Amino acid sequence: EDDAEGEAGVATKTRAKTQRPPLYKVLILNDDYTPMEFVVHVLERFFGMDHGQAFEIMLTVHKRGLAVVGVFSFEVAETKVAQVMDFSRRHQHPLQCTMEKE
Ligand code: NFA
Repeated sequence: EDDAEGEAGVATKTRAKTQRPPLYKVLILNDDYTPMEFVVHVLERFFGMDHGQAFEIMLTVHKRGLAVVGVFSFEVAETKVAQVMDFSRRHQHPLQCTMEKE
């Protein structure tokens, strides 16, 4: 913290801006082939949603094309994306998961 006296004797205070780490949105994208139940399972398994929440978000993706499924640090977001992409590939579904800086 730093005190100063302005031109007309007005006291001012400057404060170093608190640095926060950037956050990243993780998104799930719609496609025509991945079964709805598989997407619901992914949302429960990797994003800790209960069945009702997962079903609701899955339907949002289905209707609108994509949805944010969580906001995380870079490292956690990267891990979630890799886990979903790997799990989908292993089950031979084309489900896509990406991240973007908030
Ligand atoms: N659109 C897919 C279907 O009709 C379901 C889906 C939802 C896929 C959300 C990907 C993401 N089977």
